[in-house]
Amino acid sequence: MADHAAGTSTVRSFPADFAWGTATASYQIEGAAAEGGRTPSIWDTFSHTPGKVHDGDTGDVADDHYHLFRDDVAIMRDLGLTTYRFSIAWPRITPQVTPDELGPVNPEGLAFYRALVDELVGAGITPAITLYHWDLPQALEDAGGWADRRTAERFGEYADVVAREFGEHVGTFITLNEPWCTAYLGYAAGVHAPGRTEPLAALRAVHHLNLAHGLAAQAIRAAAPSAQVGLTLNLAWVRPATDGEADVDAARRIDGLQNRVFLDPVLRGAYPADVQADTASVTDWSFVLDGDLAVTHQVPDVLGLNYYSPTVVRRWDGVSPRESADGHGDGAASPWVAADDVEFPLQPGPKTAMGWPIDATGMRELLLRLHREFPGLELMVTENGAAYDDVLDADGGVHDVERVDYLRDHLGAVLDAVEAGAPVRGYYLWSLLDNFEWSYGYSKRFGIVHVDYDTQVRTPKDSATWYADVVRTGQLPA
Ligand code: GCO
Repeated sequence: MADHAAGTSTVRSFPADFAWGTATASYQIEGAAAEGGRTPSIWDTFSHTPGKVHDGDTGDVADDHYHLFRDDVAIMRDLGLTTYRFSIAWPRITPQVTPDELGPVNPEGLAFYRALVDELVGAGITPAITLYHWDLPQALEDAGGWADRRTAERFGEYADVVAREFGEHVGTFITLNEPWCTAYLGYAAGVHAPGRTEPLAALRAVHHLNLAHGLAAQAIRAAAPSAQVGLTLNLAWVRPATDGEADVDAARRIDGLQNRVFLDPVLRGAYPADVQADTASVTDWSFVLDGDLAVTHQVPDVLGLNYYSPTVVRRWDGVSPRESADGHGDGAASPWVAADDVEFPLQPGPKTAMGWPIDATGMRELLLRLHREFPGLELMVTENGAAYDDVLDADGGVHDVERVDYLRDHLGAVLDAVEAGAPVRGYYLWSLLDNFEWSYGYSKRFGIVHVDYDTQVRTPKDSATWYADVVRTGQLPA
């Protein structure tokens, strides 16, 4: 920590081999939704459904990264990044996939990502590929989507195609991004694609996503033995509002639904018994077939943590207005399956433009928890960042002081964990560019580079300059 006692502030240093990147996702930045042989994903369908996305925004054009990727790689090179995490759109790779057949590989889809990988490697930036960042081919959803086991089976085959094509140049293949969002926001709360509100489908999706990770990990290790296998989870730092028994139990339940129902099958080879008991009113979990847990139990070479904001819970009395600081309470349904008596009390203190409380403590606590519970497991921060209502100033710049403060606090928390012994290997800032923020559309800006969506002009914000200095020096200014 900075030593202010002596009136001097000591600069803190990251490990010399610490990886410095930014993260994006295909549907959020690419555009070209109907180009290059791509077929619709569930997010094309969802965003084109009236009322689902802010202001009717869609990913049809987004940041037009499909056509501007060379310019974007040049920005990353100028920032001095050593790595870049992006996702591959499955509907570009096997656009004719059906529930029972992967279908032919689309050469135009491979060609786009090959050009992107070549551009990155040429700029000295190691690619990290996320295989699934939510843009499921619509044809699979038409047959049940992640609630249907066949989707996991096709995903393992898709992973094999990508690993064979890109394995020699890619450092890490991340199988899934945030299965919690896919399962619960997509199939229980209905605020993400495919927009379903079916608790049983959500829990089936939880399992089939864990199965998909296992199948993909096996495929990647067979096809690209030199690459690392990763998994990205948006784990929650869950605290009870009080130390009362009901609130502590509410925290246990949310920790189970958001954290342990993914960590345990993948890292321990078993589902948490308390979560299965908590959800017995919805399912007996008989969709977990013999042998499945041996498949889900594929420990990643590196576990990715996405962290943005803390989580506080308490037992809801069922009478007073239910508080939902997690931002999901205003929908018709809750993402929290079988936890209707839990609420998320609004928190005091500073918040980002998403309304998310700001507390970097959770970043440190989650990294230390993972290190404590899974010793030897390599860790990576695969997303961290903040949305603010950025504007282009009269001087042509974007002076995003709040985002710099957020990044400084959260990188400080990462360094606290590193100094305490947690094997954190790198940090991917979310995000390189302002982009399509799912149901918020383009109303929320997370980028360190401003995008004018009318002209597609990119303008690095002050946070980009600040981050480039941290990357260049490996030091965190006080
Ligand atoms: C997520 C997704 C990103 C989001 C970002 C801000 O973590 O939800 O990976 O696609 O855009 O996190 O919400």
